[in-house]
Amino acid sequence: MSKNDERYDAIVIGSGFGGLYALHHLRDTMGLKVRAFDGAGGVGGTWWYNRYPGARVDAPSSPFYAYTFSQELVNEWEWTETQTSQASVLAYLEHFAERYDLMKDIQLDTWVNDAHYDEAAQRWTITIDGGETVSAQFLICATGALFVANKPDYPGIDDFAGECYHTGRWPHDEVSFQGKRVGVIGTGSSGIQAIPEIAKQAEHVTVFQRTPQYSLPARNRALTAEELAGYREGWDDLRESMLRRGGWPFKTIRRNASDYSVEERHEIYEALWEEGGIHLAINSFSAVLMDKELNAEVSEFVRGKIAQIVKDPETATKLMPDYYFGTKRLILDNGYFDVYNRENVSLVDLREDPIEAFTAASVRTKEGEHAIDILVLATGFDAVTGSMLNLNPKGRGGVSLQQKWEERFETYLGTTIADFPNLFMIHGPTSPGVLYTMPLGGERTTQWIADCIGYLKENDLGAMEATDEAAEKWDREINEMAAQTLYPLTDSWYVGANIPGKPRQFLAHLRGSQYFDQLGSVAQEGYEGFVFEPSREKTHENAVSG
Ligand code: NA7
Repeated sequence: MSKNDERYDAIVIGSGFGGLYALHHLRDTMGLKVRAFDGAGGVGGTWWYNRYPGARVDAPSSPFYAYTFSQELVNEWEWTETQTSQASVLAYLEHFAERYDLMKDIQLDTWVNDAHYDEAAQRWTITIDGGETVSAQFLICATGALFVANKPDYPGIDDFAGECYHTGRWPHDEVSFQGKRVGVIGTGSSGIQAIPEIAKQAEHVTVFQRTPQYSLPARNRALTAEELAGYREGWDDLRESMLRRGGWPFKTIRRNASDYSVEERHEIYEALWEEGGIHLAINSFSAVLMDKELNAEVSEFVRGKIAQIVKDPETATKLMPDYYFGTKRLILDNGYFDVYNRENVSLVDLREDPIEAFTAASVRTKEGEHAIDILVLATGFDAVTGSMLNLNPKGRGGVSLQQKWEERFETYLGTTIADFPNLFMIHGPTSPGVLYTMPLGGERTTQWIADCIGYLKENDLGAMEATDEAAEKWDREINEMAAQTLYPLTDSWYVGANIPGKPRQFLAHLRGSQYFDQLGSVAQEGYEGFVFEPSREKTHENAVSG
C-alpha cells in the first residue's frame, strides 16, 4: 500500500557531483525542504559505480575537478596526483556529504520507479522502492550522464560461465585477475584505463577492439605541496578564470596553423605530446576541431606516435584510428599503447575479425576461438539521455519522456523540457555537460535552477515550463554550433551512435562559458521561452483564510 504524506519543496534524484551540490545549495542556501534519493548504496554517482582498476578523471583534474564554491573546502582537501583517481574522487564526495551534513536527507539504496506531474497540485509525485510516494513542487534530476550501462548483445553472451564485469558496474569486492585469461571488449576511456592495470596481473589479456582511439599520455604525477598551496592561495582568481574559460582556469593558446610552417607545427605537436593531457587538442591550433586538413595533420602525428611506441607493426596498424582527431571523447592514458609490447596482451580487431558468438568458456570470432576466464565489458553507456529515459517521468497530460524524446532529445537550455513543468536537469542533453568541467557545471546549473525557484516564490508563481518554440529554437542553435565542427561527422556517443536505434543528434553545447552567460541572460530578461502559472497553493490558502 502506498502513502502520500511526505511533502517537500524539492526532490533530488541522484547523489553524484550534481545531486549532492543541489541538495546542499537548495537546502542550506535557499532554505528549502529537500530530499534526495539514489539507487546506489553510497553517494558518488558515476564515481561510486565506476571503480574498475585504473579508473581516473579523464579531464584536467586536481584540484579543478572538484567543487569550486568554497575556499574552506578547497583548503581542506588534499589532492595528491595531477590526474585524480576514482578512489580519491569518491573519498572527496563522501567527505563533502559528511561536511555539509547531507546524509540525513539522502535516501540511499532507493530507486525512483516513477515520477509524474500533477497539474492541479503543481507538484511532482515520485514512487520509490516499496511503493511509497513522495511529492515536491520541484523535481531535480541529477541522474548522471554516464549511468545506463551498454551491454552488447552478442549471441550466447549470457551463456558465458566465467566471471563477467561491466566497467560501469564494477563490484565492490576486489576482482583478482591473477593467473586468469581475461577478455576485454571496448577501448574507450574505461577500457584504455583498465587494460594496463589488468595486464599487470593476468596470465593473458585479449583486447577486442571495434574502433581504435586517439589516446594521449596523461603524464599523471604527484601534485606537489607547493602547487596545491599556490592553487589555494590564488583560488578566487582561478575560479573566476574557470567561469570565463569553459571550466578550465588556464589560458588556452589560440593560434592559426597557417602562421607556422609544417616543421614548426610538428615541433608544437611534439612539445604538447610531451606535456601530456589534452594539450594537443586545446593548445595546438584553434581550428583543430573544425579544419579537416589541420585535423588530418594532428591525426597523422598521433598515428606516428603509436607506430613509435608499439613494436609489432601489425598490432600498431590495428591500433591506428582513422576518424577525425578529438571527435570522439579524447582519452588520457597511463601506458596504454605500451601494454601491447607485453607478451601477455594481444589485440583482436573486430572490424576484420568480428565476434560471432560466446560459449561457456570462450569468445568465438570469425577467425578463431579465444578461451577466457573473465570477461570485462568496457562497452560504455547510453550516454547523456539514458538515465532520464530510464526514469521516464510523465509530464503534462501524462506524456512520458520516452514519447517526448522518441525522435529528438529536445530540451530548452539543456535543463528543462516542454510539457514537464518544474522539472530541471543537471547535465541534461544539449547542456555543456560532458564537455565542461562537470562539478563546476553542476554548481552553475544548480545556482540557475535555484534562481528560477526563487523567482517563482517571489512572484507567487506555482509552475514554470519551457515552450515548444523555445525548445525548437534551442535545438536548432545547438545543431548549428555542432555543424561548424567536425564532431557530427564521427560515430561517437556524443551523437548517440554507440546505441543501436538511438536518434542521431549531437548532445552537448560546445561553448561552456557562453552557455552559462545565456542562462544568466534568460534569467535577467524575465525568463524568455518559459510560461508561468500562478501558484494554486497560495490561491487555495487565500481562499481558506479569506
Ligand atoms: P565509451 O567511450 O563509450 O567506450 C566504449 C567502448 O566499447 C568503445 O571502444 C566502443 O567501440 C566499444 N563497444 C561498444 N559496444 C561494443 C560492441 N557491441 N562490440 C564491441 N565493442 C563495443 O565508454 P567508456 O566507459 O570507455 O567511457 C565513457 C566515458 O566515461 C568516457 O568518455 C569518459 O568521459 C568517462 P566504438 O568506439 O563505439 O566502436
